[in-house]
Amino acid sequence: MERTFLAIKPDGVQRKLVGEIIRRFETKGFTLVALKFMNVSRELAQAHYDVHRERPFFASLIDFITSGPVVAMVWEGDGVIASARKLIGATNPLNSEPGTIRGDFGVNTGRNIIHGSDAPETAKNEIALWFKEEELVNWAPEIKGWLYE
Ligand code: DAT
Ligand code: MG
Repeated sequence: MERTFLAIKPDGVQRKLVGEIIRRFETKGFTLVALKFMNVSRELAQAHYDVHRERPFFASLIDFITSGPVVAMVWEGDGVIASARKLIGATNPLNSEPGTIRGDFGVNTGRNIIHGSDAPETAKNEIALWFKEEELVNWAPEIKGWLYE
């Protein structure tokens, strides 16, 4: 089954949105595989956002991501990568649909609350970057038969 990497950014943590955000992925029907509350080193932040290294916002993005603790998570389920991106909403919260996390809780691209992997390859790389293999918990929720036919 598919897995994705999600991280509640420092603004989401400071604004006490952790429970609300986790609730959305749980009630949708996805399964939590790993979770840790942590400070992010500049090294990790730069590796995570390496594709944006040449962009003008890179330095402020790294400053922001390392400015306070984040909640790093792995979630599992059929189609979870694309579905999580839908639940998260567009990069600029002003363009995110109401009902999405960014659409409901944000107003600024540089404070858009949560990260989600954008494709299978990035999900695989980001999970490996943020988590050790033994931190990923393999389990099958008892309700699985009520979520999948
Ligand atoms: P997403 O987080 O939706 O995958 P992205 O990968 O294009 O978006 O960019 C990563 C993060 O960088 C994004 O969540 C916020 C920041 N960012 C992107 N574009 C920006 C911009 N034009 N100005 C400021 N920050 C930006
Ligand atoms: Mg991205």
